[in-house]
Amino acid sequence: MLMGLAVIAAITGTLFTNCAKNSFTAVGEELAGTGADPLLGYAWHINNTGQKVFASDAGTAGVDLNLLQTWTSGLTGNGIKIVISDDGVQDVHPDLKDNFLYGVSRNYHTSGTNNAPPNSADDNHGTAVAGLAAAVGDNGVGSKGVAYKAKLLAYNFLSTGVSQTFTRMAEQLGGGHDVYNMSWGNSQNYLPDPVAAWETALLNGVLNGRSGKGSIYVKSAGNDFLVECKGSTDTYCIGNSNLDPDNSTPYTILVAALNSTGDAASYSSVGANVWISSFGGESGDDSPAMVTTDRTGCTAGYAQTSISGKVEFERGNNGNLNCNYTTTFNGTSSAAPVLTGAIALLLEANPNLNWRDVKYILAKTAVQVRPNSGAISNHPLRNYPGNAAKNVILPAGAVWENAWVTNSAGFKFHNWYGFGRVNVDAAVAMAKNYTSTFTAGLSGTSWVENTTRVAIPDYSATGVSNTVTVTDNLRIEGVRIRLKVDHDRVGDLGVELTSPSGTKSMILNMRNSLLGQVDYDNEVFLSNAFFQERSNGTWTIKVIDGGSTFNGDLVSWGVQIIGTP
Ligand SMILES: [Ca+2]
Ligand SMILES: [Ca+2]
Ligand SMILES: [Ca+2]
Repeated sequence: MLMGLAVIAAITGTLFTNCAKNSFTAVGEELAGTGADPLLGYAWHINNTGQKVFASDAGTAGVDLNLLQTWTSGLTGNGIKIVISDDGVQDVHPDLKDNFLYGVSRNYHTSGTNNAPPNSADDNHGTAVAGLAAAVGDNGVGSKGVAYKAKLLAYNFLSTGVSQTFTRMAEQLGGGHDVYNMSWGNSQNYLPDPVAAWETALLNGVLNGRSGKGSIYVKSAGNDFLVECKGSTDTYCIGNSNLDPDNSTPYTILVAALNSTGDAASYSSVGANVWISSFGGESGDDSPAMVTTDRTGCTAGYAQTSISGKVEFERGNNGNLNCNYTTTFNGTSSAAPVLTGAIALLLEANPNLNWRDVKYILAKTAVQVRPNSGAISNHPLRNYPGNAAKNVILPAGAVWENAWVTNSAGFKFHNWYGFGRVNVDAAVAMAKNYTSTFTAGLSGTSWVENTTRVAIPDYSATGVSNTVTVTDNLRIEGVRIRLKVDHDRVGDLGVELTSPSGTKSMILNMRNSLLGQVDYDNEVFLSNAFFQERSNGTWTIKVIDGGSTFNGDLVSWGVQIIGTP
């Protein structure tokens, strides 16, 4: 149990923000009350006009949530309850207070029994997250959350001094609220043990939340595109959102981040378990970050008189008189609450949507990101910055990452973007005239395994292939793969799964962040690439050893299909 607690403690250190502090231009006095939100023009994720915000580079006009029609139609998130599971939210913030919901928020500093919202030096992250989802609109101050009349609940699960026990981690998924925003996770350069209580609580939430329609769990994919390699303090590796075992169920919607030009944000974790892309921005210095609420005053939060950096706005200049707002917040920590707000709008448009309907509509209406980007052959660290001795050279002919794939059910998927960029107006239009096809209970097959041990050829693009045959014919919602590998550096291994329909999904990229990891001991990973395909037939695994020093065997592997008959 002690080991378990240590693992969870790692979550605290990994709020998914890449904060860099920076500058702004005049935005006007802060006048509480009604009227236009003075910072809304900087919210490029709401309406991207190519504005620079306070960065040096412009964004790309049109790359945004596509939600203006939805707002014009009167949808605001009214009646929807959003849980901000984070380090706390400043409830009295002038651009949050009218949406804050007392009585059901949780202050874990007092064992969860005190509903007074947390408001301490630890609230920086959660306060910024909350504003992106549901900052108050048309009140004459600040910006506007995506769901600007939704209600906010704050749980300060990640506040310094709060113990992140497995019990609390699972417990906070309960309560039956509408959308839960989790801008946090484990570092993606080691393999913690999965938390059984977490999966149980998620399942309970999707079965019983929202009067049986299922609570919606939104979780950041992570900011570990580049991360310290396991077991190394001086070398960077490429992480993967599948290396966090809390992300291997279909019950969360895992969200990646885009920047204001519509590309994958530089930090955004990638993986076959990503569902969709939202907006997270970059540093706010060279390329725009996000405009959102900041703990009030110039001695608290991210925006403070004393901070350094290029962005004057962050020091209380250019109209940010009381340092109540920031324009340097970013990360998949931002992408998650932006999506959470979008989902609140969807649920308001059609309150009958169940959790699987929401996932389906998001996937069906998403906009393909960089549709012409091809497969990637060279490792991103082929030319390791400043140290040629660390260049990562893959075996000749190898593919490191697949291009967009169109599966046999017609869904387009990419490990970097999931099904693509969230498209609110299209999703709302679909939600309004929608008949659910997800009425049957979700079921899962038992594990179908191949236990024949096979050698993995060393440093060869050919690799080794192996198959299993699934007889159950389900309409797929998610596929889990389980690996047992005997190898002294499993981070060298690329793992690709091919469905009976021929759809390929790169489960693990070669030469990833598990540099110092020995063996896979039945670790489980998730792929969304096969969504809505049929499950019966032959599934093929291909394992390629992309490093030349260590050898090993695929001991056994299997798949589990989650879906409906
Ligand atoms: Ca406002
Ligand atoms: Ca501040
Ligand atoms: Ca090797």
